[in-house]
Amino acid sequence: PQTIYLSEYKVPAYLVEQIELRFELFEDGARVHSTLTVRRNPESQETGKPLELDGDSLKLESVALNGETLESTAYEDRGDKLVVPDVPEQFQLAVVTWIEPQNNTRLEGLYKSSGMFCTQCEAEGFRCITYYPDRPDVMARFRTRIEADKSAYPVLLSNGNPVEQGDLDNGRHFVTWEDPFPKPSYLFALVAGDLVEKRDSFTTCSGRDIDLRMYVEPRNSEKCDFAMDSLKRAMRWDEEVYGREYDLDIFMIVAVDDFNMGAMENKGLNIFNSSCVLASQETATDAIFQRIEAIVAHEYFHNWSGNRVTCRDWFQLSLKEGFTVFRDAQFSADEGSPTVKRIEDATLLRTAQFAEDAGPMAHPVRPASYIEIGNFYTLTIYEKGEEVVRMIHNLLGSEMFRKGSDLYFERHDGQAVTTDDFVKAMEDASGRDLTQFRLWYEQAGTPVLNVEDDFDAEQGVYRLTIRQTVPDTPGQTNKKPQHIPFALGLLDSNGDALPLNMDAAETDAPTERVLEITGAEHRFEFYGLDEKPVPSLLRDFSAPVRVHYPWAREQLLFLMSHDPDGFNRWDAGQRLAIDVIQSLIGHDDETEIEPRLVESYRGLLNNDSLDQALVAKMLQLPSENYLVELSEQADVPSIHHARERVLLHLANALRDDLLACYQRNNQAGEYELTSDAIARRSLKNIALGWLLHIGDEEALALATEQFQNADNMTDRLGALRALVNSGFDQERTEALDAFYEQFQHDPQVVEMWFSVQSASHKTGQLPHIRHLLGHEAFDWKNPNKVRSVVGAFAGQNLPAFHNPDGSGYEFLAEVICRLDDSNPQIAARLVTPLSRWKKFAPTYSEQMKKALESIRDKEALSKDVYEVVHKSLA
Ligand code: BAL
Ligand code: ZN
Repeated sequence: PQTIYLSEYKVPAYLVEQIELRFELFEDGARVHSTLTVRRNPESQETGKPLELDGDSLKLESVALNGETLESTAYEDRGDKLVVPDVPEQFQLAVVTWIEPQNNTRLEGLYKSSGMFCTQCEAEGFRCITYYPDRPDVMARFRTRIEADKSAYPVLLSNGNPVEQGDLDNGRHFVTWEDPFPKPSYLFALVAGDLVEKRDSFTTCSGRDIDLRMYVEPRNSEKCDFAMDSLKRAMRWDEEVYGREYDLDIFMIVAVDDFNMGAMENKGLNIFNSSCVLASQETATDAIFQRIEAIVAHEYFHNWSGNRVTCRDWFQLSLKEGFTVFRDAQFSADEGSPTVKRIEDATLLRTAQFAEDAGPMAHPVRPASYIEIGNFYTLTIYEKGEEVVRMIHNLLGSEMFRKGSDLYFERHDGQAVTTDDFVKAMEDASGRDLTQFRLWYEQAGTPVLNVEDDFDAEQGVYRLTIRQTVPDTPGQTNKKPQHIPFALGLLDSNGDALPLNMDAAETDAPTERVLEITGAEHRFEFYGLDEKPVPSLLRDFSAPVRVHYPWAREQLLFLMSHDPDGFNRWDAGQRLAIDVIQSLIGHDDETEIEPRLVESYRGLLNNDSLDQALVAKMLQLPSENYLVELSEQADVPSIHHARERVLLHLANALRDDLLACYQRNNQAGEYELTSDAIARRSLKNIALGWLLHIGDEEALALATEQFQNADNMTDRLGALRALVNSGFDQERTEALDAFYEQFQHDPQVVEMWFSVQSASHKTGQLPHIRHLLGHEAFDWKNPNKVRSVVGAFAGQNLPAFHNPDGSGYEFLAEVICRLDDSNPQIAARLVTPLSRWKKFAPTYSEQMKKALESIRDKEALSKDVYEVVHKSLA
């Protein structure tokens, strides 16, 4: 397969002003008539270049130039390209193709899901519909006519506004849609199905009434309210915080069951994976409600950061994704608990993105090359990209950042631009020089900050020395120091915040500062101190970096109870727990477990003055995945065993406190989605889980009662998960059976049922995983089902996946090879757990490598899987 390089970018040789599409949808296929109004691009140097249109899996029926059907000698159909050598300066090209949506298992382009037609065109799906210059810097006005059987497909949707509709012969009908905003082909969407419509409306800041519609299958009609409400809140928030008003008269959301991604921001017609939009109290957990709120907002926010201003090429993907994730994170923080949101985002980043950045697929936020762009919808592009925008926000301050964003939207409205254009707008609006900061977009790898301190008691001066290194990554060595905002506070022994006097004469200094680290080494001095302070480093996770500092356990315990920065309070607890767990790895079970850990957790369990959402987060031990990420040569059974020892020790020692915590938070009353109510359910279910883990009979009765009588899915699933992870075999089986019996007709709940089992080291052993693959509710064609069984097994059930006999790896390789033929995007995603093979102890890594080699040797490997496997083995 061919590698595409950013350095080889050329402006398009031809531009498309208008595309008229006519879809004839049938059960055995679809005929797509496409008429393009094309002109040569005056900015292109490639004069005389033939017209080249992208295509994939298309059956070409005819080509006409300016109304004249072309002989087949007048063009070349290369399969992936349609080449027309002899074209004038301006012309119309009409192309007719035949496609088979009903056989499209890749779920790219036009396909069928639960009997409805739907599309996914980002990044390169439009070329599976018709021949077209399928690149984001070609922006055209779309007019789309859809024709289909009226009784099977009463709802026909596309982007923009409906302008015409009517009946045709043979029980068919049509609707024509017109989108007034020029857009790239990746934002095209079409839906045809028998769907119910949920309507609402929103009045914008300028008084325009927007028609809001959700389209779902009839069985889901009661699961739309939360998404609709989230949409309205997001629309208002974007007006208030970013000054962005919606621009079309209609905004539509459609839910589909078979979808590779979470959702897609097609202009005016967002298409969602059902699991990211449908919810009710009885069927969705609090975490799912929060995810839906974030994703609905994310897709809506793309209307400006992505659609009105889009990417010039796919190397710029983080331009829209990093900025939009930052916007949705700000929204979620404003709607809930900002500290908890930050903890969740930093946890994901530190656990999974840091691992990506240290692995074979490491790439910059703006990659320099790719083989298959579908492999670059990564944590680095999204989550690290978000952190980069957040750092700009923190360096500029809210007011200047808003000026920068206003300038960016004004300057580039209707254009396809680069990450550099974004940074330039921020620079021009604020007057700040972000030249060095741009390295965040160019250099891969997580910067490491080594921090040392000393205290000169005589002078009353505290010194911090910070050294920066950026590790080598594939294809990048000897990197330059980056520009890192480093938020810091100092506490005295009473836990009071100290003023940060940075020169001897300074008075009235702030108690928190953002230090700007730009060189390989910096020394900072703080004056006027009576004693050595306790440092609170990288507050609120002010940069996506690793900080190494020789923490003493006393310091961490102190910060856990005194740091005014909620994030660092949590982080101190995590560091302490990690230190305790790591100190047990490789030691026998007689080794003492730090007694102060128990007391600090007891303090947390009984602390009702601290934000309970933060308490719930602080009670969660670091995950096995994070402990692996922090290891040099991970030995999963040892990590699992040490973590289990700490968990069991804490649960035994705190049994009464856990029970009291459960009772205190097990309040009857209306189900509410407030931050406090969510925190209470979370605390209650953590306590229940721990108690069942130690086989507590009283807790078993509570869990059974909660499982049977819960009025919401958070509590029902919390009880189920606690039972599944317990040693109560009979109750586990009964609960799993009863749960399936009750919810078997709800695919989203069945997915949870699968993943609870697959992720559990109690139930998720390989024979049971294979049994789940043969279950009546499992479907290889549905990505959610594959993720909920295979993804949960390989990604979360570390002890079973890393079985020393290698069976977990062989199984994953077998699944990847199977899926490679039907859905290469999903297959390539599943390679991730194997791609980290160098991280593990030799017994494991050798077998993981073998599994990768077996995938590499498969015949007709897709380029998606080819790229990940070959880079992993390099
Ligand atoms: N653009 C793909 C889905 C998303 O990030 O919103
Ligand atoms: Zn996005």
